[in-house]
Amino acid sequence: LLGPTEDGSRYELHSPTALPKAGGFLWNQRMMIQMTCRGYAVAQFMQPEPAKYAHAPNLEAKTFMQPEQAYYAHHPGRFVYVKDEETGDLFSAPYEPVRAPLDSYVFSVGKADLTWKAEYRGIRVEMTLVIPTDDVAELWSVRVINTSGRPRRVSVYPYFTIGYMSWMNQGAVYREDLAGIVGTSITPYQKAPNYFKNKLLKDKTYFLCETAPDAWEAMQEAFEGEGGLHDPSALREPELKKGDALYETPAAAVQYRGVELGADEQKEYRFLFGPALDDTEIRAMKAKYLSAEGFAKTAAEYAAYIEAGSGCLRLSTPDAQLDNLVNHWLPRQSYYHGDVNRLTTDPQTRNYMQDNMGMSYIKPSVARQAFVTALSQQEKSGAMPDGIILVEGAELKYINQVPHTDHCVWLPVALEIYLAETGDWALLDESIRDGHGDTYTAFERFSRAMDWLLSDAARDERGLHYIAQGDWCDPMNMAGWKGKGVSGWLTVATGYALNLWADVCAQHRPGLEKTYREGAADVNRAANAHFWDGAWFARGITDDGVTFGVKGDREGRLWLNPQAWALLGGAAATREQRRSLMEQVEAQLGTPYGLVMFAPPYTAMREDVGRVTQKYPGQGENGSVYNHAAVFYIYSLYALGERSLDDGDENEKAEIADRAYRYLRQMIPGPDEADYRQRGQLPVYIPNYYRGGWRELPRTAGRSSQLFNTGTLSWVYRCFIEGLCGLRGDPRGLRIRPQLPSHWDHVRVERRFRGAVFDVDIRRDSDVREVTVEHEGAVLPEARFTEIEAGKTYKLSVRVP
Ligand code: CEZ
Repeated sequence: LLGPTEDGSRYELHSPTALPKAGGFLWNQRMMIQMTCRGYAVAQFMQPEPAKYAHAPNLEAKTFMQPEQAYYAHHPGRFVYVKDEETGDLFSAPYEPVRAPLDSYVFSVGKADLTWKAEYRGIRVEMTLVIPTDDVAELWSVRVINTSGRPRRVSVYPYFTIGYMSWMNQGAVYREDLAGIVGTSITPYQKAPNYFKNKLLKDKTYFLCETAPDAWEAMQEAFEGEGGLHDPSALREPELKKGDALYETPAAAVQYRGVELGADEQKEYRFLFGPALDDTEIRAMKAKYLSAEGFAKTAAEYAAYIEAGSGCLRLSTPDAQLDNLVNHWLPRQSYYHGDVNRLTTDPQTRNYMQDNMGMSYIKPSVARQAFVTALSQQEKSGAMPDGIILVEGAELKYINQVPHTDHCVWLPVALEIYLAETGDWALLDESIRDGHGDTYTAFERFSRAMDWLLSDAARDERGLHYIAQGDWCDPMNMAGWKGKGVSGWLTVATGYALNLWADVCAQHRPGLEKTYREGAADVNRAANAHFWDGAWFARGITDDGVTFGVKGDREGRLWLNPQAWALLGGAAATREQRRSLMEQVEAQLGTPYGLVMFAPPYTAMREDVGRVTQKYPGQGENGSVYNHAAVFYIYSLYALGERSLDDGDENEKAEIADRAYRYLRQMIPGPDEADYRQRGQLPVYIPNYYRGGWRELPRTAGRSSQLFNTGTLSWVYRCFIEGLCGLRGDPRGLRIRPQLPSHWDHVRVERRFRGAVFDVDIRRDSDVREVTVEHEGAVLPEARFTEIEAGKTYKLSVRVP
C-alpha cells in the first residue's frame, strides 16, 4: 500500500482511495501548497497577507489553515484528462475528477517535489510539481506515455481550477501571445482607502503552456457542461470551443488534440501556474521558468533550499520507519515552521517562539533573530504581546485579538534549547530597543518578562496565574474572562520558566539566581496548595471559584498539560506525586494513537470553561491526541529520566525511557497497514492532532487532522536529540546520556553540533554501571565531550547499562 523508497528520501502511496486525504506539501518564503494524492490543492501566497490564486467556486471566508480539510468535486485541483480518440475512453490523473479504476497508481512525496503516476488501459500520465525557491509559481511537467505496445491516438486536457475570483470583476481569456489562459479579477473591497492598498495585489492567475495547445476553454461552466466534472461535456466534442469567461467563473482547460503515440512513445509538456500583477510580470515568469532548462534549474535550486534544512541528526535504530521520519521528514517540517512562520504576518507569540526554537537545531541564526524580534515587541510592563508582527503594517488577526496570559513563559523555554545548542551566551548582552523607545539588553528583557510573571498583574492573592481568555489552550476562553479565573497549567509552567531562568542566571549573573529560584518555589507551593487533587494536578479554577480537571468531573477530568509541566517545573515535587500522575495519565489518557490531551471529552458547553468544550468530542482541543500537548509530556518524561539517571534507580529509568519511547512512536503513523488506514496520513509529517474519543467514538479515533502546522515539531526533534539519544549541549560541551527503550541494544547516531560531527555508537553493556564514553581508545572522565573544534569529526563509543 505504501512505503519509503530504497534510500528513504521519498514516500510512495499505491492507492488513490485507501488514504483519500493523504498528501504532501511544498513551500518557500512566499507560498505554500498542500496537495492530496487525488489531485486537490490548497495553495496560498503572501502579498503580504495570505492570498489565493486558485479559488473555490464560491466566496471563501479568510481563515487560518483548517484541519481535516473537506474536498469536493469542484475543490481547487490540478488535473489532466486523457481521452482515447478511438474509443472515447476517458480517465484523469492523478485520480480526480473522473475516478476511473486505474490499472496502476503511485503518489510519491519527495522532499522537494511531488509526483503522481496514473495508468489506465495502456496510457500512463506522470505529473510532477516543483516550486521556485523565491517566487510564487507552480511548475508542472506532464508526461503522457503509451505503454500499450500498439500505436494510440489521444487528446490530453490539463484542467487547472481558477475558481470564483471576485464578485466585483472576474474573467479569463486565452492569450495567443502567452500561449496560455489568463484570469483577471479585482479583489473585492468597499472602503476607499483599500483601493490604494489593493492596487498592487496580484489579481491575475495565469496558466501558461510551453507547447501551444490546439484548443482551450476559459469558462468553467462551458467546460463542465451537463456532464459534470467527472465527465465534462466539452470533452465529448472533438475540440474545446476556445471559449472565454466574461464575468463567469474562470477555468484553465487546454487541449492537445489527436496526439499520436507509437508503442512506448511519450510526450512531455510543461506548464506554469500562478498569480501575477500584470502582463509584464507574466512574461517575466514565462521567460524565467517555462522551459526544460528553467524547470531543471528551479528543481535543483529548490532541492538545495530544502537540503539546507536537513537538521543535525541521523539515526540508525532497530526501527527503520522511525529512522525514516527522524532523518528525512521531521527536520523538514520543523524547517518549514521556522523559515516561514506558517505563512502568517502575525504569528501567535507562543507559536513564534516554539517554531523558532526548532531552528536552533537547523539554522540557529534564524532562532537568534527571532528572540530579538520578539523582545523588541515586549510591552512596557514586561509582558509579551499576543502576536508578533513580522511585516510592517500587518494587523493582529484572529486569535491575537483575544487576551492570553502565557506568552512570557515561552521565552526561557526557547532560550534553553538555543543556548544548549549554540553556546551563544552573547545573545543575552544584545541591546534591544522596543516600540516605546526603551532599550534593555536581552538579559534584562528576559528578567522583566519573568518579573511580570511574578507580579500582581499575572497572579492572584493565592499566587495562582490568571488565565484571562486563554493560556496555551486557545479555546479555553471562559474560565477566567471575568478576571478571576486561574490556570493550573500556567501556574506550574511558570514554575518551570522561573527555574529555567534561574539556571541561566546561575551561569550569567549568579547574584540573581536566588530571586528566581525562590519565585519558582513560591509558585510551586501555591500550585500544590490549590491544584493538587490527590492523584494529579487540576487544570484551573474558574471565575466562580470552581476547580476543574479534578476527579469529581464527569468530563474534562484529567488534563495532560498540568501534569507534564509539573514534572518539568518541579511542582510534582515528591516521588509519590510523580508516580501517581504518571499512572493516571497512562490509565486515563492512553490510546493506541498516542496520549489524548484530556479525558473524557466534553459533550456540551461548559460556560465556565469556554468554547473548547464546544468543539466536536475528540476533535482539536476537545480531547484529541493533540500532539503538541502529548510531546510536552513525552519531553517531561525524558527530563525526569535525566534526573533519575543521577539518582540511579535502574528500574525507574527503564520504565520512564520505555514510556517516553512508546508515546513518541505512537505519534508516527504506521508501520502496520491497519494503522495507516485508520490515521489516513503518510508518515511525512506529524499532524496537529489525531482524533481522540478512543473509548467513546472508536470509528474515528486516530484519524489525522492532515494539518501540518503545529508547535509539536521542535519538541519531537528535541526528544530524539536530547532525550532518546541524550546528546544535549551545555556550557562546557556535549553531554551524553542516552535513554534508549529497553528492547533496543544498539543505536548509531550522527549528530552535528557546534560545527563538528559526532559519529556515536551507542551499545547496551551489562558490565557498565553508568554511561561510559570512549574516544580514540580512551574513556572520558565523565559522559561529556569538551573542547569541541568546529570542522572535526569525532567517533565516540558509548556504553549504557
Ligand atoms: O491553534 C493552536 C494555536 O496556534 O492551538 C494550540 C495553541 O497553543 C496554539 O498556539 C492549543 O490551543 O482557535 C482555535 O480554536 C484553534 O483550534 C486553535 O486553538 C488551534 C488550531 O490548531 C490552529 O490550527
